[in-house]
Amino acid sequence: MDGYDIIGDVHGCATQLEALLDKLGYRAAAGEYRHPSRQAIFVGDLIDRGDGQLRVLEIVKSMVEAGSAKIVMGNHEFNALAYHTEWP
Ligand SMILES: [Mn+2]
Repeated sequence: MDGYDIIGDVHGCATQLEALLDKLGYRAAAGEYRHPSRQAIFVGDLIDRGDGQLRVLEIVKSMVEAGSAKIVMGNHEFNALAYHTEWP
């Protein structure tokens, strides 16, 4: 492993995320973006604002499952979970 690419605040911008991953040298193979020697660290706020939220989640989830990314929850994910969690 050569190092990490720290990516924050994607905010549903799937097209821009794919362009960024491509620019950083990640390539989509079998539906998953991988880098030959680097790992992406997503530091929160994948959701809200942009119109590609589900696509962003699909991209990042597949990368995490393939071992080519790690993820930290952002305040927007925390708020979404809290919003959908029933208060007793
Ligand atoms: Mn943010």
